[in-house]
Amino acid sequence: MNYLSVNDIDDLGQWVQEGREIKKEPLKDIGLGKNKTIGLLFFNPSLRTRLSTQKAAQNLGMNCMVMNFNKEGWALEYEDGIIMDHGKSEHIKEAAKVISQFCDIIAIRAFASLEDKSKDQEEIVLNGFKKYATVPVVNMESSVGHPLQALADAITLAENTEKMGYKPKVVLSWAPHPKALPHAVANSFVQMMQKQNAEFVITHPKGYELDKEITGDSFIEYNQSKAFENADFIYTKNWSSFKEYGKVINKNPVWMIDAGKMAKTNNAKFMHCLPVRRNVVVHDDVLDSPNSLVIEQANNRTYSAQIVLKKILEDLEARSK
Ligand code: AN0
Ligand code: CP
Repeated sequence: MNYLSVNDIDDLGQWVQEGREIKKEPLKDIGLGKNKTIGLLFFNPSLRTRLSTQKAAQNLGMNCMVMNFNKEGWALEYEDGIIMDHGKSEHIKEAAKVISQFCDIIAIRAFASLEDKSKDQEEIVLNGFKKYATVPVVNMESSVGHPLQALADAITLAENTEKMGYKPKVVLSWAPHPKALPHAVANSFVQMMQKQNAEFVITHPKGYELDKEITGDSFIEYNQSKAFENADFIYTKNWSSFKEYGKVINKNPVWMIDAGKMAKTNNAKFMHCLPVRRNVVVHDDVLDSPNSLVIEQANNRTYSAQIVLKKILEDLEARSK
């Protein structure tokens, strides 16, 4: 069993329920991961994913190894049949098989390059590990998706809609950012929302359409003010253009989330995966307001990771019998 995308969730409602039960009693399954090791491989920086996945593993009694490939690991080659006389020191074929001997689960963070669209779409790092590792693989944000974030966001939404007597309106709003950022968080949020019983609206400037294969029939409203009307949740994220791949084609500060915009909503809660740039993506007034859910979203990362690791460990246990 792997956890590579939101599509690997067979029953979102049931997984969210399980996450909320784990949150009440995080150490309940401390025996499940005894003498099992998870390897967390980072090709990019992280705060939340690194610590929450480690915390989840500890709550399950697992051992945890963390390796940063960026500066400390050998540069890996992914292409088949290549003559390795250039910069790369080791092929994914050996690396993945060797790591599989030390670890019972491998988790990988490998962002989009935002340079080569087709290579990013192919998910060469994640799929390289999937192909050559002999143990389950977990996605800690790949080129295309961040399914642990989306699962945590589903838990946060469930916690905050419980007392609502109606179908909530959830808006995914693009916001400006000085750097070109990946599409992964937005993609997985869209895929997760497509499994929810909610009114879902995406708003962004023209030219920022996400991959149509992912957005499908999800509704796009190019007028941000209109999108915000009656919203119960504003989920904000910047991403670079998908069409003009990896380009920043709009930095218009008018798209930043501020108190004036939030006032047009149905007293909406504010959500962001973090890290967030204050007063560029969102104004201090919103981030510091009681309606901001960002800290609880980060807290729920532990429980989303713990659901996934628990399911994988249970699957491994069932297979070993
Ligand atoms: C990353 C992104 O946008 O994908 C990680 C978010 C969880 N963010 C930045 O690089 C700032
Ligand atoms: N939200 C999230 O994945 O944060 P990190 O990049 O700090 O792990």
